Amino acid sequence: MLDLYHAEPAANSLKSLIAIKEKGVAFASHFVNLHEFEQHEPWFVQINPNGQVPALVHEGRVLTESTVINEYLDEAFAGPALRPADPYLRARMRIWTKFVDEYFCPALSFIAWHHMIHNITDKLTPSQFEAKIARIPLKEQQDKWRTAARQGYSREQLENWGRQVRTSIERMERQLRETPWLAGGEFSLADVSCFAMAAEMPRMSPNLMNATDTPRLMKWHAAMHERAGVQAALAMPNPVRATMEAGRSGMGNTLS
Ligand SMILES: N[C@@H](CCC(=O)N[C@@H](CS)C(=O)NCC(=O)O)C(=O)O
Repeated sequence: MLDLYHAEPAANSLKSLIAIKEKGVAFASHFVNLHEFEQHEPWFVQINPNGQVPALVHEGRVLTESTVINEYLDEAFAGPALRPADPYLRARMRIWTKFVDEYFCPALSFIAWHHMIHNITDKLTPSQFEAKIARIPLKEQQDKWRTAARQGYSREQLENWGRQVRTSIERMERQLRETPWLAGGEFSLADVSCFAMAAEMPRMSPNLMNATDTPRLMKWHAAMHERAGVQAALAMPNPVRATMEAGRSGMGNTLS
């Protein structure tokens, strides 16, 4: 038995959905609605004490952290290899997945929260909002929710995260001048991690990712879209699409 708890096919949830679909492993999908704060409900916090998705449960044993989940899926199940066999290239792959977790994803995430949170929280009264915040297990996440919902982030902060996203895009484009995939000659979890963050970029921020400035990245993006596993992951149900779209236009402005 394999269970994946995930949100809509975006960011860290998309990262593990692509890996599991690329691997071709059968699993039970459990949608956790972040827009309804389901990730902080006691039943889910029992699975992941951090109150975040994705979480994988394999034969009753829980794993969290999308990058770790993806390596585990590749290691524990048969199917196409998602990591280079060569130790050097495998290490290069991990430099990319670490970079996404420590730099690219956090920058993008703060910008997304800033622009999307009101679509989620404005329906709540102040006391309902505080009750939701009180259930968040991580103090850092409590602060992130509260600041984004109340005063929003400062222009300097948003500009800095925007710069980090641009730096991430440029770094990927540079690598793709050298190799067709991010960790070398083969598709790997490096591509999965980066794509999970950049999937919407050409549409959301065409001035950041386009055929003139980032031609290799656009070619790579198209090649990712051709993969059956990526298509299957992106086709997973998305009941919060309308709210996401409403926030994405604001994100596009910050990333312009
Ligand atoms: N380092 C974790 C981060 C997980 C994470 O930030 N998940 C987000 C969705 S992309 C989440 O659950 N956010 C809701 C919340 O923190 O309340 C991972 O890679 O799995």
